[in-house]
Amino acid sequence: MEFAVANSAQTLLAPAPLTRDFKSGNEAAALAARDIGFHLMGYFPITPSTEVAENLSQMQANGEHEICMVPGDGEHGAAGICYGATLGGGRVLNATSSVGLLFALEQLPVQSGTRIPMVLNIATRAVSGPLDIRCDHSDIYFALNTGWIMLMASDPQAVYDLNFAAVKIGEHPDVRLPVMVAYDGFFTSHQKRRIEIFDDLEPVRAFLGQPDAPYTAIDPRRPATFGAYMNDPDLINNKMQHSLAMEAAQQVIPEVFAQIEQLTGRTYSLLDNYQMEDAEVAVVLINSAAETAKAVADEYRARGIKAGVISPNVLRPFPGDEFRKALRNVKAAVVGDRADSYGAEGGNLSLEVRAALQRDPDNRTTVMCRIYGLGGRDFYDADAEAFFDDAVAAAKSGKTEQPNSYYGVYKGEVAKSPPEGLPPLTVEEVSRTIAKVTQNPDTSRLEVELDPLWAATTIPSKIAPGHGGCPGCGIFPVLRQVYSALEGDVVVLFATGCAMVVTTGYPKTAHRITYVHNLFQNGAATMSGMVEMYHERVRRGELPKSTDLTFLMIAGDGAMDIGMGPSLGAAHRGHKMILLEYDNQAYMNTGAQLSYSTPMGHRTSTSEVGSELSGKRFHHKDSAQIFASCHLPYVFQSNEGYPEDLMRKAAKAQWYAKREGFVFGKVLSFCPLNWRTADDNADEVLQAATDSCFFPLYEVEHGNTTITYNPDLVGRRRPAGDWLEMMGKTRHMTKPKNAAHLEDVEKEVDRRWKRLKAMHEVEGL
Ligand SMILES: Cc1ncc(C[n+]2csc(CCOP(=O)(O)OP(=O)(O)O)c2C)c(N)n1
Ligand code: SF4
Ligand SMILES: [Mg+2]
Repeated sequence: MEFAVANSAQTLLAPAPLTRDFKSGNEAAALAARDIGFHLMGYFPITPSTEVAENLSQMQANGEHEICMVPGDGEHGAAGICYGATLGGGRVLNATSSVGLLFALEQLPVQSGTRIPMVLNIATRAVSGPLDIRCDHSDIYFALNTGWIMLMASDPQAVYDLNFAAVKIGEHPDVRLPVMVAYDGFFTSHQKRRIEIFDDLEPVRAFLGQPDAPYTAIDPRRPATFGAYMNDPDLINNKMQHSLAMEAAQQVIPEVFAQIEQLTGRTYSLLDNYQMEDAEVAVVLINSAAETAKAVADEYRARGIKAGVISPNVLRPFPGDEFRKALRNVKAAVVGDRADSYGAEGGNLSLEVRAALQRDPDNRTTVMCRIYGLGGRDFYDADAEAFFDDAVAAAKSGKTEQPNSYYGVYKGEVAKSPPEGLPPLTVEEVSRTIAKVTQNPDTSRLEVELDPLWAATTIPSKIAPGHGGCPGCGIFPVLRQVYSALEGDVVVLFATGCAMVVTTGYPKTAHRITYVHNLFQNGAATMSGMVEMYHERVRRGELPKSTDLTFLMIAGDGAMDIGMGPSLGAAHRGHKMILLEYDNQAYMNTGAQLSYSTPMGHRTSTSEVGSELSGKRFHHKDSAQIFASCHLPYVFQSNEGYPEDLMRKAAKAQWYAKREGFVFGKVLSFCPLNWRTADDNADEVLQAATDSCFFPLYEVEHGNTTITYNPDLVGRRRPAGDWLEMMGKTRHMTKPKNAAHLEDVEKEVDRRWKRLKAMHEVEGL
């Protein structure tokens, strides 16, 4: 069979062979990526879109695709990776959600402003704060002004199909714009539906053709300048061209949708109009909620009410003409907005629908806005009925008392406040001085006299029982050990991660001391602001001088990827605070994706193991050494499995943070769930990590390195393979076929250990 390379709807495409499957939206996006054969994916995990990269990692491990998968250090980095890759002329993919999209936001107009196409899947989710991982559209509403084409996919099938459409639309020579494919987080990203996927890739690859960038950044024979500095008077012309490209997309999108129909038999249009031909009342909704409303529209029709539903498949360019046509004879419409545009008299969709109708002098539709379904609140039949009822009432009366309102909120009861938690801890209760710190007058180094470990058990915990951590989770022993060595009052800031998620859940908290959370890229900056405000207010006499606060930030190894820049900023500024990284070697809270601290070869959900791949492909980050090079008063590395070591270092950390400045500590912390070990195996596994010299215990005090536990000297040194053999996530590394891999890891461990020993031996190195 011959397949035409289609550039216009006139070229008739033969239907492509399809096969049925049962997949979620995220799986559909990953399958589409595989079938499109993108050159590269830059990504950073965030719920609920993470599975796109995870599925692709699994497929890659099994040799099912060859997409170059590049894990970003955050979404901003991922967007930069994608931009760079697209400048190289190939096809590029990304997937994100919520604050991830916002963290990348700055890059999006750069991508569209230089007219470089790519595809970004968005499993939509509420933006912080407060943090909520479930669906609404507050993330994509931020993207409306980025200059990207925005396609809406209301079910997994649409996710699959629209990814192909996205490539074709974005690369069209009249358009050349990046394209988003947005689908509802969890409702669509995680719910499985029957879908059809291409059984034979030849026709669809022929349909897509080869990417044809007019210029690339990697062709030295055709040098080009991308992103030249541009000011008045040129910029406005540039923007006009961008706007014209969007206008061109108005024409191109229906052509591409027609081609998708020829290939698949499935129809897409700018607006999905359901029962709208003669509708007198309508409900307008984006994505999955529209499917619920359609069933309700049928019920209203059965009762003689001419009800219809409109759901846009495209938000940018905004299908204004289609809305004018669809709503021409509609008496009243309720537009459901799954996000507010605070203070703007409606959410973005209702504002744009109203603006579109404004251009039709004959239109008399009463348009109401209902802000609904925020933070994952379900949209049931009864909710659609309430929308239709509002529309019916307005259609009858010709007016509405409530043009804009929130739907589904309930009033709190003033008299009913959350139950009191445990009483605040007193300074006396928690200050038992079990770790006495003194400064050696000769060396200026600190010495710590530690009470026996049982003494710590008499100190009330700063974390109340009842948190939601997994059995055996190492975070709590780490916190317990550190907290019990700290004197006086402590203010903590937790970056996003397991420690934070399992200890707070509105309206409850497990923290018995003041606790702050901020998004996990910016914790150190936030804490540095708090520290300075505290000192400033003391200086101004607004707070008593006697207040004795220690500022402690708790961050996972993931937070030290995405938040490394702000952390280094805080370190260099020298704020009096402790940054404690608990390293459980991956992004556990989001399902164990690789972090830069994940050691090479370890299995994570984005460094899968299979016939073609065996785990993470680059060595682990050494954040303690990174901070040591900031010339801080004190940097340490310790291990949950060596409590005395950790408690001594915590006490020193507090001494330095109070008197001198920024302190960094990194602690290895057990994660039985994702290390795939028994819950009660912590000591054995953690000690093997240190005895194999993979995770040495040491400190750097004013530039002087001291190894605080040397397994060589106590005859406990063992090969890294012994440690790797203990965990399900690494056992594959000890198999004969991975011998070369293991040797590589052993060599790197040895190299770093030798370097550390040299630093230990020479004062000031
Ligand atoms: C900007 C942004 N991107 C992504 C996420 C999703 N996210 C939340 S926590 C987390 C991983 C945390 O890993 P780590 O810091 O190692 O802590 P752990 O969960 O392992 O304890 C990720 C990727 C987010 N909340 N914000
Ligand atoms: S996934 Fe790991 S780090 Fe997270 S709570 Fe469970 S054991 Fe702890
Ligand atoms: Mg982690």
